[in-house]
Order: sequence, then structure tokens, then C-alpha cells
Amino acid sequence: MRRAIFVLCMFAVWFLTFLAAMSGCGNAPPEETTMRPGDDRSDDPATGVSYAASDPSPPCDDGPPEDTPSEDGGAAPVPAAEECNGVDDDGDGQVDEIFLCPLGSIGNICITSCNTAGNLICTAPLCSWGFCEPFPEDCANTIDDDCNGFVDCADPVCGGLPVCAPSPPDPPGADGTTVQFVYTGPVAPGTIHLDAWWQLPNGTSQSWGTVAECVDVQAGDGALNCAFVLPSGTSPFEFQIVLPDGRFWGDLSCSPQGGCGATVGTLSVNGPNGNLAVSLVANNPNNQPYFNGQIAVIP
Ligand SMILES: [Ca+2]
Ligand SMILES: [Ca+2]
Ligand SMILES: [Ca+2]
Ligand SMILES: [Ca+2]
Repeated sequence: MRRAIFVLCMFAVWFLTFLAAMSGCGNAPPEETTMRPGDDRSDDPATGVSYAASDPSPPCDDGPPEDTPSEDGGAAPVPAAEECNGVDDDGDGQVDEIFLCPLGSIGNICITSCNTAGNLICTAPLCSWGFCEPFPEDCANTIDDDCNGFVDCADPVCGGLPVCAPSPPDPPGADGTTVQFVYTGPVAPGTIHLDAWWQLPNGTSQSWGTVAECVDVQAGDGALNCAFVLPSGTSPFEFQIVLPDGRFWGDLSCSPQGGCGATVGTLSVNGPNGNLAVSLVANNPNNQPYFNGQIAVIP
């Protein structure tokens, strides 16, 4: 009987010890209340109990975890939201990392608001490809490249460039508009020639005389077919078709030389876009119905 009581007591002691161990509490050895040199401990001023700094099991605390304290004891600051601004707002070491493209970067070719070509530009507030920036003005392509309403040399950005320097006036016959004279008239021996005077676009005049560039390639056939070049804008061009026997196309008199109310022979004058209008202007020093032909403006 004494043996059974002893065994029962030992079991009771073991069981209580087991319960204490399962709870994690109450099995700590008695703690010191003061620190000795070399101890890595701190005191709880409220209880007077000291705890080892490295103790993995400080006094039980069933309360909720607290915020990580900041150095000054307040709550840690919440990182700022990342914005499209070229700055690392949230402090993660990356700039504008949540957006599609780096602010201000250049993207693909696109069509601008004025239908010219440009580049997409990454723009705020969402760092997206939202704007098509025109190419710079090309001063010699007849297009308003930069969409400012001015084309080529009319655009102030082209000022002073050699391509926009005013060109010197064309010398007579150097280049310009090809004008073709086709005349058919009375057959007469000899050659037919074209006499004329004209005023160039720069205001200088070519005095009356035979137009050397307009030669009669087949004398005696009663026809003159020649083409030569005049500066565009020449105004006026006044002329006469002179026949080998001294008669001339603009003589409307009823003398033996004239056409008696009509020109002597027929004439057509053609420019690059078709027939050019020819008017008759008075040339009658002796009060005779003599006329010259006139083209108002060379196109
Ligand atoms: Ca940012
Ligand atoms: Ca960032
Ligand atoms: Ca242009
Ligand atoms: Ca422009």
C-alpha cells in the first residue's frame, strides 16, 4: 500500500511538471532582480524583473503584434505612391517602374495632328505614348513639317538658311517656260522671222529686235515653227511675224501687203499647258491699222 501511494505521488508530480512545460510559462528559473557586470539583461521597471536580451521566450504576451517602432518611437512612414515624374517616389530604387515608358522617351513613327510624320513621346500623367511630336521643319519639301502653319522658307525656323536665300533673276532664255510659235501664211521666197520686245520679271526690258533663238528651219515653205524659252512671269511679250517680202502678220490694212481687216496668215502660240492667248495691240504711227501681237504674261 505504501508503495502504491508513492507511485501515485510521483505520477502526480510528473503530470504537473508536464502541464507547466506545455504552457511555456512558469517553468523559468527564478530570475535575478539585479544585473551583474557581464550580464546581457535588462530590467522591467514596472515589475523589477530582469530579462536576458537574448531570451527567446520573454514573458508571455497574448496581445496583438505592435507596429514596428521608428527611431523616434512613432509609426514607420508609409512609402509614397509611384507617380510618372522621373523620380523614384516609393523609394524602391526604380524610377516610374509601374508605367509603360520612361517619361520623355521617344517612340515609334506616328502621324501628327497636321498629317505629317513624327515620333511618339512618352508623356505624363500616365507615362504613356500619348503624343505625336512632329519632326523639325524641312525647309525644302513643300510641307509644313512642324505643324506651325508655315511651309518651308515661309517658316521663321528656316530663316537665314542658304536654301531659302532669294535666287537671282533668270537671264533671258536661260530657263523658264517654253513658248512655241506656229505660223502659216502666204508662200514667199526667203525666211520668216519673229521680231519682239519683252519685259523680264525683274523689270528689265529686252529691246525690239529679231529673236535669234527662233529660226526658220525651212525657208520658203510659208511656215514658221519655233520654240524658245522665256522666264516665267515675263510681261508683256510683244511680237510680230515678219514675212520675207516685208509684209507682216499684224497688218490689217487693205493695202496690197495687208490682210484687209484680218491678220496676214494664221498663228497659234502654245505654252506648257496649251494655247496662250494673243491680243492685238495698236502699232500705227501713220494712223494705219497695224498691230502687234501681245502675250500678257508668260506662265
Ligand atoms: Ca515616379
Ligand atoms: Ca520607384
Ligand atoms: Ca517643310
Ligand atoms: Ca512649319
